[in-house]
Amino acid sequence: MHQTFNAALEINLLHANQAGADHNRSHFDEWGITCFNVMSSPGAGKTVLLERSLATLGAQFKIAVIEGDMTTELDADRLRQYGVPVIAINTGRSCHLDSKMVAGGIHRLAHEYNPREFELVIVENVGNLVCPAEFEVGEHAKIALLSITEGEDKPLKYPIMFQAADCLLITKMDLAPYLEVDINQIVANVRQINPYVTIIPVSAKTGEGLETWFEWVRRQIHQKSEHQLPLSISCANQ
Ligand SMILES: Nc1nc2c(ncn2[C@@H]2O[C@H](COP(=O)(O)OP(=O)(O)OP(=O)(O)O)[C@@H](O)[C@H]2O)c(=O)[nH]1
Ligand SMILES: [Zn+2]
Ligand SMILES: [Zn+2]
Repeated sequence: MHQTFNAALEINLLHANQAGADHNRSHFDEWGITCFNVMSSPGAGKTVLLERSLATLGAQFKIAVIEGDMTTELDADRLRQYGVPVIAINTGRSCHLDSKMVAGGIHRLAHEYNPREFELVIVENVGNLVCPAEFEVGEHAKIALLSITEGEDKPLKYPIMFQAADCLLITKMDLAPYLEVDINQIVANVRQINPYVTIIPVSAKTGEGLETWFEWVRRQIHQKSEHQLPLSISCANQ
């Protein structure tokens, strides 16, 4: 009985979340914004990657960040130094952002700025390899990071994140000489879960792979603007 109740509750939660995610995506589509959901275990390098990305892509695109953290604004403060709007969302006890929390961020963005000026919104999710992948927030692409310090087996042990990812960044490549880690095995394990995902090995420290990542981002933004449909949605919370 207990198990049935829990399963039903989870389905309802995910269903409600999906409706909220669709609502958020309608906003992004109406405003001509591409949205990424950046996810990984704690400390895989999401914020450093965003710092490097803002430093380069910030000159080319108008970018805003929605920054999810359980209790602090430490990451948000790091990214504010790049002169882009950073909307911080504290999740409290929750280990992931849900679509309702991100809706709050989107409505703040729309209230404080002209959202049509933006081309890219990057959501940095809470560091957690499991739950963020289950809760869509209205993104057009899911970016997963796996640092080489985490071990080759993680794609097999935590498949949901790797199944959901559109792009996987294997991070901290500069540490490879100091670890007994087989990058080819990481790639093979990811491919077993998700044969078509784009995989880019990077190091935010040396810059390895970053240009390939920037190119992938540019392509997503350009593809989105080519397929733009005129939309008009109504929203009570705006
Ligand atoms: N050697 C090396 N260290 C890195 C690299 N990228 C990030 N780090 C380090 O890894 C640690 C965590 O990086 P963050 O960017 O804060 O990781 P995060 O995923 O944003 O962490 P949470 O938001 O807490 O989940 C920091 O000490 C970074 O300096 C890299 O490419 N090479
Ligand atoms: Zn971070
Ligand atoms: Zn809305």
